[in-house]
Amino acid sequence: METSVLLIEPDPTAAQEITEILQEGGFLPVTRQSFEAVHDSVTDEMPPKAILIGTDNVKESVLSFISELKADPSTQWIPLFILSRTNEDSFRIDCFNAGADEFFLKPIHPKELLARLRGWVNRIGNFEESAFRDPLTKAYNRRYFDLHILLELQKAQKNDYPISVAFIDADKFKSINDNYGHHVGDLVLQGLSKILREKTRTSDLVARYGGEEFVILFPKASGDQAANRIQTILEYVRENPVAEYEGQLRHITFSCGVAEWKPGLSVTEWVKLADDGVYEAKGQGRNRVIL
Ligand code: GH3
Ligand code: MG
Ligand code: MG
Ligand code: MG
Repeated sequence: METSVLLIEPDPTAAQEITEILQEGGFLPVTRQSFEAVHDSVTDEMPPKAILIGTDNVKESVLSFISELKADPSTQWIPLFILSRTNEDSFRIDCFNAGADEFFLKPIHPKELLARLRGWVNRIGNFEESAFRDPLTKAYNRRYFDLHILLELQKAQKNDYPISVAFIDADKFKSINDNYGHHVGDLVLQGLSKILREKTRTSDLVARYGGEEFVILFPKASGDQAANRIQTILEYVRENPVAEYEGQLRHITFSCGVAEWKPGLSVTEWVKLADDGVYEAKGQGRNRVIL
């Protein structure tokens, strides 16, 4: 998949030139002429891997835009490049103080721009991988989930669409460890995680909440819709082995609670409703989804 980068460049000639450099370097540039309407494309489901800001004048608006991006938890990790015609020490320093990561003087040296861009994108990618992914299951971790559930809820409120969360707990998982060893338990968790990620949409967020517990965030889904989608996954999991070890297939089931966010609920209260559903599902005999 191509790496998308956002280019904000008011000068059309410069925009064309930099776009070509980026494309030749294997990037997918998205170009905007001004800061307006940029915010949504930055906090989208697929935020750009870097932001390049072309500026010919010393402008307060550039500095405040940098500060804004660097203050927002959903955008602060995105590498920020300033491409400027102004070789003024004070402007350059102000940009770095505001949070810029690189400052290039125009005309840009194409190879240097691409080399630095690749370096940043790789480093941030590796950093995000280790900070936000669970190494065993490759699902997002609790930290990422806690951050994003808040951001996704804010987006849902702002755009007035429903959002639901599912809490999943593997059934009798301890007995898998006890009967076949922790290694097989690990394989089962990996297999379950893979199925959850493959059977959900890219806009859904699958995270490992703790030991044998996963959470899934379903933006744009009512409780009913989310419960139906989990039910389909549960049916798949019932019928298909989640792991194989030394020729032996391992099956599992899970219990799940689903809750749609309702006005007045805090994130903690909302997640707790889904967690309560798990307890209810366990009480009713496991292997089911409770809305
Ligand atoms: P229930 O149906 O009531 O949820 O029963 P359970 O056995 O799944 O629940 P319990 O909480 O008793 O046991 C969870 C087990 O998950 C205990 C713990 O050792 C195991 N576990 C947690 N994390 C890991 C892990 O990373 N790998 C392995 N192999 N086991 C883990
Ligand atoms: Mg548990
Ligand atoms: Mg338990
Ligand atoms: Mg369990």
